Amino acid sequence: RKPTLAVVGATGAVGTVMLGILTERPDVWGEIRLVASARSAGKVLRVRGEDVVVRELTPEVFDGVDVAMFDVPDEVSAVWAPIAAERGAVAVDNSGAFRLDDEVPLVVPEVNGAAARNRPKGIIANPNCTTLTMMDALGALHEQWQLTELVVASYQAASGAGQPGVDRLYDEIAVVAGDRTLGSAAGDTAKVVSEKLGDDSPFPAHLVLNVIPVAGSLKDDGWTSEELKVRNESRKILGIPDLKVSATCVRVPVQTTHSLAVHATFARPVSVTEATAALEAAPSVEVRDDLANGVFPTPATTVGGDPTVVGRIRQALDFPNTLDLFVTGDNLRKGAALNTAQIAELVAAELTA
Ligand code: 2RA
Repeated sequence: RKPTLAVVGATGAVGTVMLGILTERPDVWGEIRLVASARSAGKVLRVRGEDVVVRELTPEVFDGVDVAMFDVPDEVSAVWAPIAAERGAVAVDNSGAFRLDDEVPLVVPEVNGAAARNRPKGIIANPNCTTLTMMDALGALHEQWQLTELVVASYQAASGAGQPGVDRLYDEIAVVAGDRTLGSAAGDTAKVVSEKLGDDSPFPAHLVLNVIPVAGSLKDDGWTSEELKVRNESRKILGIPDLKVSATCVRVPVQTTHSLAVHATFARPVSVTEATAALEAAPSVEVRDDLANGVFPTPATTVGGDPTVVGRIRQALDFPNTLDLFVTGDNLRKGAALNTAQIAELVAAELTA
């Protein structure tokens, strides 16, 4: 019997990409049950070429389910992933609710896939999209040269804040389009955006014609939740509890695909040629790095694809054993839905072995 899958949060930004991914990937699933809040129940969505009616999130919806994916806010996962697990499903959760729980593995299949088997709570966590953007590339480098320090600046897309983030970015673009004076005086764009759209935005400043050095919520000592996730999740996934990490997370006016400028220090000397070969050999990584011929990764060329794309690989001039590189990854695919689907497939393979 092929396992039964439930997709909880099927109507959200990640859920929508998930349905496309489940349609494209090798079909390991028997029934696919789509689940959402009462508000979305009854909608009809397409997956694997078939219409499926969305069911309401209730305890009973998990009866007979082998694997339940969750793409919902932290507080919803915190309540419902354990209910799914109690009813016998393995929950694969893409929220932040369980990622740092010692009894919940945090999994990137290319890096620590074996960890998915040890799940005392019946829950496996999927990392945050910002961390995920660089994990398979850094995992490949760490395996050979042992990562010791990581300094990161992110350039995060609007869709990291879900469909409301994407809608806000396009609404802002629409209200500033045509006025070529905007951006030349402090506050001019903010004024137009606020007058025409109001200030109810998923972002703490206008995103159009701007970059915002804040992603996530404010935590202790001036750090944001995103910056702490990069630190804590990288340590857990790579299995380096004392990894030195410092991150600055920035929102940029890109629809989808996060980018990261990475400054990575290793225990052993590593050359650009060796690092490039290791990245090229990593199955989920693609190297695009030929600056003289205009070849480098951008969100616009990475979006919609599965690989993590790496370029601008340089030996840091003043830091021994250190590489600088630029990494891009589709935050809704490998950053969220694809990695969740891969984890679910590992569990499916285990259940049918
Ligand atoms: C963001 N990383 O980009 C978050 C989404 N999980 O906002």
